[in-house]
Amino acid sequence: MRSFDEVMAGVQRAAIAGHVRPDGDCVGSCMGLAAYLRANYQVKVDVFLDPLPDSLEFLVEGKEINPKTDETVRYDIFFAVDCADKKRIAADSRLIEHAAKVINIDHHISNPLYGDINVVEAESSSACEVLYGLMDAEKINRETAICLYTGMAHDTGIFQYSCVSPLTMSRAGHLLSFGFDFSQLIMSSFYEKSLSHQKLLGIALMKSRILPDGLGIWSYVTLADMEAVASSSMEADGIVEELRNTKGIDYSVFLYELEPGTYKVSFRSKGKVNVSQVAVAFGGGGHVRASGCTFVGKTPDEIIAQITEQIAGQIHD
Ligand SMILES: [Mn+2]
Repeated sequence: MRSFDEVMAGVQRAAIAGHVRPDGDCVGSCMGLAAYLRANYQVKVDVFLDPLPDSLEFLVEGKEINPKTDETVRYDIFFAVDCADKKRIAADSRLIEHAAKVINIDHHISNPLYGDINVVEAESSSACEVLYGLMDAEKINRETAICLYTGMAHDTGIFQYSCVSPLTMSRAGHLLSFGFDFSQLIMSSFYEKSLSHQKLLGIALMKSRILPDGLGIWSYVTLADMEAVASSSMEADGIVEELRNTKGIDYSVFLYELEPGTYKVSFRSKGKVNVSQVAVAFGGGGHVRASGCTFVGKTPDEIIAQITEQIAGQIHD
């Protein structure tokens, strides 16, 4: 598939869904694609998204999302965007099973190509950038541009990570030409944090430890930690990057308790350790420098012991 024209002929009803625990790229790609399809095709578009962090609400303001649908609805086309794992698509799985065609648009190297059509570009910075490549640049409107720019900026750490290419910048440059307040957009959606998040970050930094290999740093927060500062797991994003910023280390591991005894684990690497492989070994996925997985029924110490062993195997390979 090279363009949306190829798949949209005759389509009357389309659905779009992102992944659970949506981030900027997920929301930007869902809302950007919806705006593009509505503007350029005669199609009814339903968007399914999990609850968003407040900082991304501006992308859905005034838009209808999560329409009440009968689970027997048969969509002509179902777009799963930014979803490396079919089980993590934030929509009723029956809607996906009943859809005439599933289009999987993503940039995660671990994506198993579960769609009828798969556009998975692991070298792309973001799902938003993959979408841009499938769109006719002349038919992009301001609303789409704001959504795609937000997603590209978020998944690249504001155009800083190694996934940024000259093409990423020229595409982002075109999106900027729509004249929105990109400084304010990045400040409010990326940098500004609630006081409770800042306090949770403080706890995580205070508890951080260097791993025995001297390359890694890790930390964790429990439900009790979150409760103590009136925070929640919704505010755990960004902490693993702060850990990675520690001078002299190569990778960071951050655990946060999602529900009693269940820990979500995030990895970031500066390059020596392939954290995609580590996450995949524990049933997760992601990218070479950013990945994640989930552990059930283990303590933070047990989890980090298993992870350390897995990483040691990789370093010595
Ligand atoms: Mn993404």
